[in-house]
Amino acid sequence: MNELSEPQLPQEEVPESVVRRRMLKSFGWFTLAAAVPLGVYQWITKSPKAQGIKEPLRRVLNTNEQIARTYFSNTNLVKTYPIEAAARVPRVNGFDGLRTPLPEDWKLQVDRDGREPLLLTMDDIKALPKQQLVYDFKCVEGWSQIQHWGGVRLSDFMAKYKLGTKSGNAPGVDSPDSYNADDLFKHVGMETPDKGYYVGIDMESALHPQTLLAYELNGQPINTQHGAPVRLIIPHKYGVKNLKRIGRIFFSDTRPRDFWAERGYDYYLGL
Ligand SMILES: Nc1nc2c(c(=O)[nH]1)N[C@H]1C(S)=C(S)[C@@H](COP(=O)(O)O)O[C@H]1N2
Ligand SMILES: [Mo]
Repeated sequence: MNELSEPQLPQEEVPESVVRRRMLKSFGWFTLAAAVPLGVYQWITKSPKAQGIKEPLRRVLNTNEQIARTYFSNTNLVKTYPIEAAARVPRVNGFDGLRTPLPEDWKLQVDRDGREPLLLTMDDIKALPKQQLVYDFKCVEGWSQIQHWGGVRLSDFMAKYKLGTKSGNAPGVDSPDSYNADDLFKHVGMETPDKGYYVGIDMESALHPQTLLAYELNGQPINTQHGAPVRLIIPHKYGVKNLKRIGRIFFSDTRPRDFWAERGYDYYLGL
């Protein structure tokens, strides 16, 4: 069945079997098969529901989120590779928000509380220090590929333009130790210019030093399919969170809406 064509039901009304299938898909079948003995699987499938999702499975997800958050507080870096290890022909997947032409007057819109939104050009973005990242990009559909991305750190971008805080100050100078959790918004939202695709990212992952606003792939400007002119590369998240063709960025304490979370995937989707 094509999940894109499924009617949009509130979570409570999604049939239990569909929720379970989607949750399993979001984990990856082989992960689950390898990690969960049959008895445990039956315990999960026969237990009462919580939030429309089987209680033990919900607990597993919450626990994973806790572990991932602890992980980020230590700013652990994902494994990187030499440039030669990167795929010559990177895979392409997902065209939501890319089916309309890129607006000719594209600018990156960044919303700020109580101030005019920023409207930035690629030159504004490229003025920040360029970073390269060669790492194993992972899609929840079960494939992964070593890819070579270039761009600027989202954390550098937020520091330069004083974004993501309630005070309107820069989030911190380079070190997560200097971040003030009370001042930071909890989430970053991003969407394509036509709003056809959108993601929500927790602030810890957004500020991670390997999270990039990427504008190059294999040393060349990113093409349309891969998200020109600039996309999110967030190596501690599955592919779905790596939004292509960013139109708008905003910050909030409530979870921004998220395309695949609305279609039954785990919201956090951390690696
Ligand atoms: N705008 C937009 N971004 C998107 C998607 C999409 O459908 N639309 N798909 C996501 C998914 S599921 C994956 S795996 C990656 C794939 O990125 P790639 O096409 O550069 O390989 O993009 C992500 N970002
Ligand atoms: Mo994906």
